[in-house]
Amino acid sequence: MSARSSTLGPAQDARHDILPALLRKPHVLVMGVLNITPDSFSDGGEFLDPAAALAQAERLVADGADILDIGAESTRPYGAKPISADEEIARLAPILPAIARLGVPVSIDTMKANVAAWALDQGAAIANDVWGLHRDPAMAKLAAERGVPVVVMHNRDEADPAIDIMRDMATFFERSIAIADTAGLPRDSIVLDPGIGFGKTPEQSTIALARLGELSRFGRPILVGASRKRFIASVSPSEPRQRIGGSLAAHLLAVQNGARIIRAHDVFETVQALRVAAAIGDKR
Ligand code: HH2
Repeated sequence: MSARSSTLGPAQDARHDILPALLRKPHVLVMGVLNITPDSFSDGGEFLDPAAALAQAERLVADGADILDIGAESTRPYGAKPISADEEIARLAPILPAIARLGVPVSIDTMKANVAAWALDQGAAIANDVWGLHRDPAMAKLAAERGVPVVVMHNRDEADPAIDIMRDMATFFERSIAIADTAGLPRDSIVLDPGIGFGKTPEQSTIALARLGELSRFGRPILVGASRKRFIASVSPSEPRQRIGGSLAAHLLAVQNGARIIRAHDVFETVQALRVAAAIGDKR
C-alpha cells in the first residue's frame, strides 16, 4: 500500500483512481453537460427543476456519457449573472447527490473552491475550473488534499485579437502547473483544456482547435468543449441549438489533433460520431 493510499479512506482512494480508470477506456471519453442555471447560453432554464435535471442526467448516461459535468453558474462571456457560492450550492443541493449515484464520475464545473469542496463532499469526483487554478487560490490546494483530478481550462478576461493565442495558452498553463506544484497537486491529476470560446475571438477558437496538437508538449490529456459555441455561428450563422453539425465537426477534428475527452451537450450524436470515426479509423 502506498503512503498516499494509507492516509485516505476507501471512498477517496477510489476517487484518486478516477482519472487513470477513465483514461484506460479505449474510446474517446465524452463528458455530458448538465447546466442547473437560468441563463446558460444554450440550455438556460431547462434543467432548473430537479426532476428535469435528474431525467437529463439519466439520459446523458444512457446516451453514453463517461463523465457528467454539472454546473450551476453560467460562464457565458456576455450576459451571465455572477452568483454567490451559497446560491450556487442551493441550486446544486437538490440534485447533486442523486446524480453522483448514477454510476459515472461527476465533475463540478465551478470556479469557486468552496463550491467545489461542498460538491466533492456530495459525491463529485472531478473539479472543472474554467479559470485554470488562477482565480481562486484555494482550488489547487483543495484538489491536492482531496486527491481529485482537475480540468485546467485556459481563460482570459477579454479577447485580444492581436495576441498569439497558442503562446498565451502555453504561458497560462505553465502558470497553472506552477500553482499546482506549489499546492502539492500531482501533475498526473491535471487535464488541460484550451477553453474554446473563453477570452478568444471566434477566429482564435478556430486556431486553438487547428493547433491543439501543440499542447501535447505538456504531456497531459486534453479536453475540448466546442459544443454549440459561438465560433460555429461565425462560420455558419445559427442559433445554439442549430450547431450540432458544427460541434461534431469541431470535436472530430479536435480528436484528430489529440483531444482525449470531449465535453458536449448532445451526447448521443457525439458518441455516434466518435464511434463512426473510430470504426473508419480502424480500417486504415
Ligand atoms: N465551456 C462551458 C462551461 N464550462 N468547462 C470546460 N472545462 N471547458 C469548456 O469548454 C466549458 C466549460 C460553456 O458551456 P456551457 O456550460 O453550456 O455554458 P454556460 O457556461 O453558459 O453554462
